[in-house]
This record gives sequence, C-alpha cells and structure tokens, in this order.
Amino acid sequence: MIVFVSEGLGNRSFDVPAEPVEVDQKGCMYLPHVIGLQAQQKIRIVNSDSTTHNIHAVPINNREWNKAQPAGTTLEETFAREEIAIPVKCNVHPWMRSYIAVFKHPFFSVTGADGHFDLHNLPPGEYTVEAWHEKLGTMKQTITVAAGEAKTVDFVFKARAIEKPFPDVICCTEIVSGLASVVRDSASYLGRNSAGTRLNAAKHPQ
Ligand SMILES: [Cu+2]
Repeated sequence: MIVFVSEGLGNRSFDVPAEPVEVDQKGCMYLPHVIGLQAQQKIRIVNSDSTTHNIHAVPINNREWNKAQPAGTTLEETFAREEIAIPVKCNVHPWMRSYIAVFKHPFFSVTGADGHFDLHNLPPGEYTVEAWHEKLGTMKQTITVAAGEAKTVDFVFKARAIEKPFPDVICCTEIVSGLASVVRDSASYLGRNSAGTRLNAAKHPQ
C-alpha cells in the first residue's frame, strides 16, 4: 500500500532525488512488489535470476516501455509524469506483477508489513492524504498540519474475500514447471496470503 499527499501542495516543485529506486527480479517475483518514486527519478531494474525476464510497464499517462532483460543484467528507466500506480508485468512469466507509483513530490510512503507509514517534512498547510491499495482501492482524508506539528492518520481498509486467489500463479507454474524455485517461491508468497492456495501451489511437481 502507498500513502501519499494527493492535494494541497499547489504549484510547488521539488528536486528529483539523484539516487535511483531499485527493483529486483528474484525467484520470478518483483522485489519489492510496490514501488514509489518521483517523476524523472531513475528506477534501476535488476535481474538477479538466471532466466531472461521481459519487463513491461503499462502506464496510462506515461510512455510505455517493454524490454527484454537477460539474466544478471541491470537497466534503468524513468517516468515523466505522476501516475498512481502503473502496473508492471513480465511477458515471459505472466504471474509476475508489480506496481510503480510516480509522484511529482516526495510526500509518499510505501507501507511496511505492519502498515506503518511516515510522511516527513510537509510544509504547514491543509492536505488530502490518500492511501492506495492494488486490490482494495483508495481512501482519502483531509489533514491540517502546523509548523513543527506531527499528526497521526489511520486508514482502515475492509478486506474483501478473495474468490480466486492468485489464479495467474496457479496456471503459470505449469508453464515453467522446470523452474523449481519459482514454484517454491510462489508457494511461500501465497502462504502469506492464503493457506488454501499454498495447498494448490504445493501440488505442482518440484
Ligand atoms: Cu519474468
């Protein structure tokens, strides 16, 4: 989940960090799964796997890119405009999916496993703070912060029942059944989300 300021910054402009944001392809998954960065900030895409990936960003408000990436190589890309969030897929491994959220300011935070986020150094003012989740949608709140003030904002999403948990993973482990690590990694990934799916994934030959 990403929490970010969606309104209230006016026409302020912000420096673009020189440091790239990194995403790795490891065990045929994107790590991390959700990435936040600023427009024009570099994203460094690493392929730690011993297989070729084809990273394919499918934006609505930015230039689409689609690149084959041999094992062990790194490439860099950017997005020019704000867009929350851009789906990224691999044309070789259809279950691979990540989301890249592009902002025109630095006031965003990808939540950790505990759901915690921090938005530091906001100028005093009134803001709309928005939380985005790939499956649960968005929620908004308005906050006002004074100079030097810290505020706490909570977003509570109601989890919907997932009818078909990760169907892509189930069908696609068959396509790459030669890659045992893929199946195992998928199983552990699924295990964190659905015990029932772990059972399905574990049925695949390793
Ligand atoms: Cu791939």
